[in-house]
Amino acid sequence: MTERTLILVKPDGVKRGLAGEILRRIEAKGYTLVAVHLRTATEDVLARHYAEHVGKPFYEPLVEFMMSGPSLAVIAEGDRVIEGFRALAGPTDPTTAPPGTIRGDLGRQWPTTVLQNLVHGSDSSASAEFEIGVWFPSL
Ligand code: IDP
Ligand code: MG
Repeated sequence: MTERTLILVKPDGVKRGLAGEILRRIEAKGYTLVAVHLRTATEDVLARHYAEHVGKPFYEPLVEFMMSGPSLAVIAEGDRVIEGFRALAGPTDPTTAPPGTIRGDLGRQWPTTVLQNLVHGSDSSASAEFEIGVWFPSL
């Protein structure tokens, strides 16, 4: 089923010059880029985007990291792209993410644990719809 997902190249990925490599992998898989937008997240955007994590020990460091520079927000479209991009990204922790995945190939443990893991991808159709509205309010 054709669907859309919200992908972020997080500030570490943009700073390290990996936005192009990450977009390349999305396109090489056959997904279509529908919209891209470079922007530095505000606290309000992050409070909505990461609502499920408010109150967790890593929430404040996560917000600080996400406000440290621009992220590349991407809407990608394709057959089962929500699940497919999560597979391309790999598991949350770059140290144990398998080679072949974005986090496994390009992520690294240093300088922080887990936090700086290059990308975000929506995890369900409900979150994709919600997150697209958060990052692309005019669409
Ligand atoms: P996901 O990005 O793989 O879906 P989530 O559990 O939704 O992972 O966590 C959101 C983001 O919060 C992660 O991508 C990562 O940047 C950060 N994060 C998650 N767990 C930890 C942790 O234990 N320590 C530090 N940062 C974390
Ligand atoms: Mg998540």
